[in-house]
Amino acid sequence: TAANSWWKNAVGYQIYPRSFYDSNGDGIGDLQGIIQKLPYLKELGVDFIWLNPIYTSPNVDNGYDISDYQGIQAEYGTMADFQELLRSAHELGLKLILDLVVNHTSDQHPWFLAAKADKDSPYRDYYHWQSATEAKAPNEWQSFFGGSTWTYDPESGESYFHVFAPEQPDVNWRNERLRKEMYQMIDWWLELGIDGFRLDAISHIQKEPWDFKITDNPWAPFMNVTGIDDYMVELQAIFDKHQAMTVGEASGVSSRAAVNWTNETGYLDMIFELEHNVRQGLPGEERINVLGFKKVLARWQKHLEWSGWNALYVENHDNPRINSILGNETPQSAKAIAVCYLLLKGTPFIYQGQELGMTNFPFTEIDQVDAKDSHNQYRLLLAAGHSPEEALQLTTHWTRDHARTPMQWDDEVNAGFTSGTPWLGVNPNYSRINVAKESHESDSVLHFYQKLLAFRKEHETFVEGSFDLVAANDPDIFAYVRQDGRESFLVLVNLSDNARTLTMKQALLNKEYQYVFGNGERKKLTKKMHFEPYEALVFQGIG
Ligand code: TEU
Ligand code: CA
Repeated sequence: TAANSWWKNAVGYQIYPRSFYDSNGDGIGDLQGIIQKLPYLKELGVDFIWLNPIYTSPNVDNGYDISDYQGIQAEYGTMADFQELLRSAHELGLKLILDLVVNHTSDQHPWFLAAKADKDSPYRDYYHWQSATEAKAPNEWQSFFGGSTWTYDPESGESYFHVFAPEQPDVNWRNERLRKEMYQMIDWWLELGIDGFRLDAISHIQKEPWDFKITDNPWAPFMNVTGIDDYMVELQAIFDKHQAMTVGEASGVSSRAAVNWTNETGYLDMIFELEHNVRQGLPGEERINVLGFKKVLARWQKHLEWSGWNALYVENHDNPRINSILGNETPQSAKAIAVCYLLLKGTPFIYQGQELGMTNFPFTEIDQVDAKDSHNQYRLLLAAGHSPEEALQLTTHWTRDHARTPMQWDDEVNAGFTSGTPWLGVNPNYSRINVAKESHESDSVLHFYQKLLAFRKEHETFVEGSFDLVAANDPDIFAYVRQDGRESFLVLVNLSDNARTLTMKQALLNKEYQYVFGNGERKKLTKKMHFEPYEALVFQGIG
């Protein structure tokens, strides 16, 4: 982990390389494309970039099925391109972290091919094999992508284990040689000069004994299971050696447990929790539940307030666009959402296009969807008797592809993403929502993000200050105070598309709060505060 904690006042930007910018017209984003857009990121005001996987991969799960950890996916470029990207980023003062996917490999990785070909191969134990029959899996565990966690191999009469797709066999972390190889690979990348890693699905690397019985939580057999700490300690030693910055995708690590994962002696610098993604409503109209959302976030803020550290995000490549599920797809709601999470305590991440207010894709046919897990779900729904219309609606209301449509650069063909045919459809709203247009409009979502990031940087209080929720039970207004003894900020955000009123406590009114930031009219703090739909207000006071 990074000794000087530079990441505490840094802002990250997540790039989904396949959909960011295509430099050679094959319809697929690439490393040269990212290099061309680095000045854009610099201007936005971010400090580091996280790239989703760019390694050699059969692409069953868009790069999360790796067949060569030290190779670059040919459609993204070469190792020379990567080194150029790293150099160019560093020249601009931008740090670069990569995705580290060590819970599983591709089934085309040489280790797995060797393991599958020969029961006596030393690589066999790099994976999890159990005797089985075609009809009877070793246990009842279910995978994240649907279906059994086991796939039968008739040649050997055994099944192998995978928490994601069958093409993503989980590696066996109990095997010391496997661990050594992983550590060498990690070392190699850090030697190359990258600044750290986002650790994919890291809380799943340890599994319960195979006879573990599932009760209420189907994922319990592979969520932060006892014994994982031994591996995390070993990983930590490598990260420490290189002062690498680390953020773990660690679902199943509770907000209490996260303290020890992310404090001064913790394994990682911070983790992405997955709990705040609280969904509600009927399929097709499912939205984020505001009260649940803010309560989860507030709990994580409190538990990691003085020991440990939060990673903050509202979008990533696995979820729909936040401006569609928490906002009402207007610039105003995109700005309100930005204020509500970017001023929390922790290291914020922005997902590509979020800074434009990009929205969900209006799917009308299943062929517009690429994600394999969504196609799986669609097939299962049809088999269960749903009509094609229902199956499409149920599948697309939460598909990951909403977030994976190409970045919208301008109002030219394909939103300026590619001169060829984009690998995934461009959102038809690109003539309204794009970088070129928003760069020219002073009140755009893009400029708002720039101003907000600059505002955050001006005040140390947003980094080190305390966090306290205000009006905790209000169903629509996300309100909190950040303070550090010298200055104090009151953040008030109406996360609904209705006008709202909030009565302010006298203690807050005594603080001489003055308006400093917002997405609407400049206002005074008064006892009865009236809010426009998706209005965000920040006040500054003393102490
Ligand atoms: O996602 C993993 C992921 O979301 C699970 O680890 C999570 O714990 C589970 O769904 C809990 O609900 C990562 C990547 O972000 C995703 O794109 C990949 O498909 C996946 O890992 C497999 O590598
Ligand atoms: Ca390309």
